Amino acid sequence: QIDEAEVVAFSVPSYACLRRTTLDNHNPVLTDALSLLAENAELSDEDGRGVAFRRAAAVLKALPEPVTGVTQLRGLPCLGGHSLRVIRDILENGASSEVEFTKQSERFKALKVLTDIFGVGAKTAERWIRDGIHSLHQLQESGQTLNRAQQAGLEHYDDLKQPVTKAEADAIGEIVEEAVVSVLPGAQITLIGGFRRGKLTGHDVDFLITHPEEVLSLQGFLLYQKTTRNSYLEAKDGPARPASNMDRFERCFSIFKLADAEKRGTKQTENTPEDTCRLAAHSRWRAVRVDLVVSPISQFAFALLGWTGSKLFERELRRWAGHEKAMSLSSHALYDNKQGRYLKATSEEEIFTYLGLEYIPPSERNA
Ligand code: 8DG
Ligand code: MN
Ligand code: MN
Repeated sequence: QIDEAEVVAFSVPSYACLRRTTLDNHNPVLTDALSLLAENAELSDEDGRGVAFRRAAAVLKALPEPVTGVTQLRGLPCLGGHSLRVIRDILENGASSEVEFTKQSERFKALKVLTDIFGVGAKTAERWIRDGIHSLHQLQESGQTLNRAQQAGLEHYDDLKQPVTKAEADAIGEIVEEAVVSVLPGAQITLIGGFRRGKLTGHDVDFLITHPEEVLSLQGFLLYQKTTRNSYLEAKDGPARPASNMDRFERCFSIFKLADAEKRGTKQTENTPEDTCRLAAHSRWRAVRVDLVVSPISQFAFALLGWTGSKLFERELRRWAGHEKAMSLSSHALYDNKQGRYLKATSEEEIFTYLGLEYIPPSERNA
C-alpha cells in the first residue's frame, strides 16, 4: 500500500570510515544474519566472502531506521546479490534459509566450539574436524597435543566464554595501571578496543600502554601470556636502527586472573594448585582475556587509532588510505607514498586530517 516514490531511500557512503556508526543498530536481525554468514566464511578460509558480508552488515548498521522492504536498499553500496537475497528472505519470510541451515550444520557448530578455545584458529579446528573431533570432550579424549595457549584456553574455556563487563574491565584497568606505574612513573594506559567505542561488554579487555622502558611485571596476575616483540622499525633515514629496550614488547595476549568483586581490595599472589582446582560454585576469581599493546610515545596516536576498532572500520581506513590517498596506514605509522615520507601525528584527529577525513569519534566507529 506504500507508494514506492514515498519509500525512504537511504544514502550511505561506500567506505565505513566516512560513516558514523553508533551502537544504536536499527537492524539487528539483518546484521546478525549477515555477521553469522561472515563468520562462517572466515572460519572456512573464504576471507573474501567474509569481508563482503561484513561490509553489507556494516551498511545496514549505519541506517537511521529499520528496513522494511528491499526497495529501500536501492542504490546502497556493498550489498551484493548474495547479501540482498539473505535480506529479502528475512524481510519476506521472517528468516533466511541459508542462515538457519548454517546455524544447524554440524561443521559450523564444531568450528565455533573449537575456535572458541583461546589459541585455536580456523586452520587447527579444520584439521581436528577432519580427524573426527567436533566437541571439547572429543578433543580431550583424542590425545591431540595442545600448545600452551590452547591448554590455557581449554582450562579456562567456560570463564572466557562469559562476556567481560565494563566493571571488570575497569577493575583490571586499575590493576594494570598500578603495575605499569610502579615500573614506569608517568606511563599512560588507555582502554582501547570495544570498550573505548562504548560497548558495555566484550570478549576481552584491550589496553594501550605508552611506553615502557622495562618489561612489565604482571606475573602474579597472568594465567597465560604470549608476548610479541616490536619488530617495526621506522626506516625513514636509511638502515633500520637497532631495537632499543623501549620497545621490548609490543603486544601481550594474555589470560588475566581477576578476583571476585568482594575480594578485589586484597593483593593477589602467585597461582596456587588450589586455585587451579577451584570449584566454579566457590569461585573466588575468574579468567579474563586481556590484550596489552605497548607503543613508544611517537607511535601512540597510530596505535590508539589502530587498536580501537572496529575491525571493519580499521580495514576500511586502510583501504581508504591506500586507494584514495596513496598512503599506507598501520598501527605504527602513516606513510605518504607520493611524498615518500612518514607523516607524524600526536592525535587521532591529525591522522584523520592527513587522510582527508572528517574526524569520527570512537563511539561512531562501530561499523
Ligand atoms: P570485543 O573484544 O568487545 O568483542 O570487540 P573488539 O574489542 O572490537 O575486538 P578485539 O578483537 O578485541 O580487537 C580490538 C582491535 O584490535 C580491533 O580494532 C582489531 C585490532 N587488532 C586485533 N589484532 C590485531 C593485530 O594483530 N594487529 C593490529 N594492528 N590490530 C589488531 O584484534
Ligand atoms: Mn576487545
Ligand atoms: Mn582484543
